[in-house]
Amino acid sequence: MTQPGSGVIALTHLPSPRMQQCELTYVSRSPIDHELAVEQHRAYCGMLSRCGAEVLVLDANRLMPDCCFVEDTALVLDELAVMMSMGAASRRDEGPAIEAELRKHRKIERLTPPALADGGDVLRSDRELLVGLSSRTNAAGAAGLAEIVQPYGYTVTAIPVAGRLHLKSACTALPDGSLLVNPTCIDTLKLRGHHYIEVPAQEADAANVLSVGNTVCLPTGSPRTAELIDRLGFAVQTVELSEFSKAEGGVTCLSLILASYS
Ligand code: CIR
Repeated sequence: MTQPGSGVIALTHLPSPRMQQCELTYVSRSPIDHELAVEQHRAYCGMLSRCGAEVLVLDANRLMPDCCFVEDTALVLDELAVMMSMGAASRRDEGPAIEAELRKHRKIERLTPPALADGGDVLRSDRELLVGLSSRTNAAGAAGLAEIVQPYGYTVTAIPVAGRLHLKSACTALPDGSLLVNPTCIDTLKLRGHHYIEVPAQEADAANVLSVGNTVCLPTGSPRTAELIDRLGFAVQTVELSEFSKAEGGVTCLSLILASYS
């Protein structure tokens, strides 16, 4: 686990009372219990604290249905934060409040339409950014991002995503940099040069995990994946996220992780 005081900050946002009106793409609408969502969010923040992160909880965008999914608003790298140009127009007003917070920690750059990209589509792997081309992120978004990050020594690899909202719905990184993948959504040939592990077919959505330090966080309900990660030697933390999955969100999308950087 990352030790307390390790300098890792997790930026989060409380779920909106209007969460029921969230954007949905591949998931059918079903009733969301806001009180339960708030409770699950508290447990999520507790999990991040146990991983050693300092957890910041914002409540600035509470009337915006998708405000808890802060991951999509920005890409945070060691040297800078890029404010995204989100694919869903209904979500673009979420940015300013998040930017105000990020500005305290990072230099800010910005992506603007017609370049579109959601943070959930960007997976950092060392100095390479894997960028999902999805219903939210277009080729201009990937190219715009490449232009912004190239001076900092990052490259961009675009990867088409099918059947899930974002790249990170189907591919995330374990603490050692290897990738956990749902191979039904992305062409694994695009992952050339990366070591990757496929999630058990019955637990396709467990490819969305959040690594904080040496701990891997994932939602409850994917015991095979939890066991697989445990066997690889990583600490595992689980949390119930039923209300967020009804809003098409997972464990990564509820936070922006700012690693310590000096
Ligand atoms: C949306 O459709 O934008 C939200 N309802 C869910 C966003 C989830 N974000 C993520 O996985 N990075």
